[in-house]
Amino acid sequence: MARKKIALIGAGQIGGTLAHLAGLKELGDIVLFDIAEGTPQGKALDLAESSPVDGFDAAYSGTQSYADIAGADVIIVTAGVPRKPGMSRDDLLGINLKVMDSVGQGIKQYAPDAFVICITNPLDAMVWALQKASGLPRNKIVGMAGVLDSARFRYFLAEEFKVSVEDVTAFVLGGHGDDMVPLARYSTVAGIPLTDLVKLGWTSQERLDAIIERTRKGGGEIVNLLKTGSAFYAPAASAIAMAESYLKDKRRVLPAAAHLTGQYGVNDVFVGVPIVIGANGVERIVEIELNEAEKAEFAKSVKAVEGLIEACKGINPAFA
Ligand code: A3D
Repeated sequence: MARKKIALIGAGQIGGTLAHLAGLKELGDIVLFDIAEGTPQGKALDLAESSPVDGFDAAYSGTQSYADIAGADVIIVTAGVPRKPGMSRDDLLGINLKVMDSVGQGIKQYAPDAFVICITNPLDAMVWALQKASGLPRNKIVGMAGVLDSARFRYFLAEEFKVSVEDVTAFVLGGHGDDMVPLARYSTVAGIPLTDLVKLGWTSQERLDAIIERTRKGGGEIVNLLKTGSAFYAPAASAIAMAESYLKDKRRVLPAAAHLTGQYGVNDVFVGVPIVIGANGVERIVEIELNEAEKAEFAKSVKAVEGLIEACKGINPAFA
């Protein structure tokens, strides 16, 4: 059986880490695409040279040509720029919207059958734009944010309870940003909801609230420490978990920005919800009961995403 093909659009901090993890897990052969000449070629060669040491087989290549992504099974998109001091959100939106336009055209022409995972920020609006530009079926394109946000939540909870991260599950809904909705009553330690653990005295409501707040601001915490960029190890690990679920038809239940067509009362918006990822891409969108407070928080988060989508339409009417 021929190896799967994984194309990484953007070979920066996350792109390089994705390429490393995909190789170590032997998910397939890897093509790194970037407009920065030499960067994808250099990273591809460096990674290939690590393969004899770590004992994995994967062919690596770097390119500036979309023709080289032809036939890719999975594409992970990190192309774009992060926000720099003095830049407004609209500036960032305008630049990355253009990037999504060109990436979308490349995918449309050369790899229309791929399962595409977008990571570029502002996430929920960029995956929406990438779908429009690529014309991909809605079940074949998702945004990565929820796996990362819930991984942060799980890590902080495991630290708080002094238990293995493996036994902590966490549930995060909504857009990627400060308005995301971490749901305590659907998050558990070995099946015991956090709300029960507070009653059992494992932690206090105040400490749990602080952990939820830290989760919401998790991206900013890393930016403040790094100063020159944003998180890349955990974002890459999260997208690889999604890619693996698709490539191996694992049908994992993962939170991701998926295209909603009426679920949760939301239409034509990509926003974070639990989904099943299998060989057919998004195989199911899981709709859970929300209480009034959770509904209000989710609605606020969706409104923020809708605002960004409207801004995209304003910048480039072709997306309207
Ligand atoms: P960075 O290291 O700057 O890499 C981005 C790469 O994109 C660079 O190598 C650029 O040369 C390349 N690039 C720019 N324009 C194009 C283009 N038109 N075509 C192809 N390549 C291009 O950034 P990074 O890897 O740290 O982050 C990438 C993106 O992910 C940013 O938008 C971040 O904001 C975003 N991000 C999202 C999350 C989520 O959870 C959603 C987390 C962390 C970062």
